Amino acid sequence: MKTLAVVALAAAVTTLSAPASAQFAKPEDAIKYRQSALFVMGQHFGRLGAMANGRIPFDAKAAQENADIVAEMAKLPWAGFGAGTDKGAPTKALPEIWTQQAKFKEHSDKLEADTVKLAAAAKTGNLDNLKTAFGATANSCKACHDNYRAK
Ligand code: ASC
Repeated sequence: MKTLAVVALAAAVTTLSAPASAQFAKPEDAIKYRQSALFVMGQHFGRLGAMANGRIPFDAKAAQENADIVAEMAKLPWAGFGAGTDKGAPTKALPEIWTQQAKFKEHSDKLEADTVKLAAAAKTGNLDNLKTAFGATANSCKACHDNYRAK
């Protein structure tokens, strides 16, 4: 019974944390997919940045909604960086993504973890918490871009 519960929990956790697996007919589709996911994430992250930086008024409910979307979107782009997707459509992705896969994954894992914290921070309804978590997440965006995205 205990074993069954553990297996059921593991299955539930896997379902909750892993995105639905994406499948691409051609490299161009994978490239468009990852760019689209990153673009949508950036749009919602930008709204949080505007609040964190005081460019728009803090709206706790909007912050929570945007942060939840960022955390969901942060799971998606990585499936679009599979083997053979270094070319096939215009891309700023650098070859090091495929020659340093473990390091690239450290970056994507860090971003996912940061966005989970960002969503938790937004749920507190406290602007200072949002600012702190926003800053940490922005640093993760930047670190990966500095290493793996062409200027
Ligand atoms: C954003 C966005 C990024 C990051 C990055 C953080 O809002 O679209 O790519 O923040 O600029 O340094």
